[in-house]
Amino acid sequence: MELFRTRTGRATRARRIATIAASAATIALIATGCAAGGGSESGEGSGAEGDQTITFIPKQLNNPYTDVVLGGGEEGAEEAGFASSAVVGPLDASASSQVSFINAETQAGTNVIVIAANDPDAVCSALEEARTGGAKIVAFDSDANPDCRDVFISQVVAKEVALIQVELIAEQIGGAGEIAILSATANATNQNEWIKFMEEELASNPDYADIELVAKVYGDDDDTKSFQEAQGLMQAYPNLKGIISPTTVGIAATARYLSESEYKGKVALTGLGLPNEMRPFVKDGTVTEFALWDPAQLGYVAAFAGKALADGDITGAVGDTFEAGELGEREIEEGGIVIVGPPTVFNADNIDDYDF
Ligand code: RAM
Repeated sequence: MELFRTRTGRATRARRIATIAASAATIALIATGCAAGGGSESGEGSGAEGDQTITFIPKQLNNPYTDVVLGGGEEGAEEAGFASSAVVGPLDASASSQVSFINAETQAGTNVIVIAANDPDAVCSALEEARTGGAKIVAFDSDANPDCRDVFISQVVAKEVALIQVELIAEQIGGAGEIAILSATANATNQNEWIKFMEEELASNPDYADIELVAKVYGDDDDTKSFQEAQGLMQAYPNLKGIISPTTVGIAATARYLSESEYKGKVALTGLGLPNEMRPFVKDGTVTEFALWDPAQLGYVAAFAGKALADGDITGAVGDTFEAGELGEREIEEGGIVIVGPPTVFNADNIDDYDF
């Protein structure tokens, strides 16, 4: 299995999950059966090793990025030996939208909850209750307050991915001019951390002295709202030279707006995008370069971390290690964080090599 897929690689699963997600939109529940695992010893955690269940709660279901993450998550859950895996979650990424889903998992006695928090604190008391009931909590993609999870699986080193986006926009606007950030929701832990590092870098690095961040707006990881926010930015800031959108939903919507406008090729756009969504905009000259990691790896590693926690092999302490299947041994770093891998920069030369 090759988790960092090329165009000839494994896209089937991601497509299947996408289809299920679309059809399940109204009930917001996906149950995926897993082969029973091979664990024979009884675990120290909650539930015998072969009977454990894992549920993924992404920020929102109707997001193509989520579909790819969950493709890897489902694969990891099966390989790690969970008896079954499921996906539940809201259709919007608002702050408290995940609480009722967490509560239902607590009621059901789910052994591992893997969550991308829409708000670090809004989910906390529900997660604490799940823990009291014996569940292990793995945050991934967007961290919960560290007090209410066991480990955070982070796709990248936050500062690194923030700085890449600043470098890309600086290059694309020739090192000077007004820029704006079009983010996801105002409460998102991951985007807010990246934005904090971007702002610090813009303020402190002399290379960026001529770049002015004039606005931060939020498309809420909603395609229509993101499109409108992009349009609003151009109306409000006619001298805008570039936009950073550190969200796959935001960058795709902004690219669509720019590609159909007089700003195409004139206003730069970079950030974090899915190669499959961004390909047409790279080909038509709207976008030069953007970045991302392989989302499937994030879900895959999170599932293995959940299994190691549920088996009592790790507690989430700094220095703990666990095997993440084909992605090898992973170590828990300062802050209870596991880093999955470095980001990739995509452009016209390499975008056809990727299929996610
Ligand atoms: C969106 C979500 C997700 C983020 C990616 C880059 O799909 O906001 O949390 O990690 O973009």
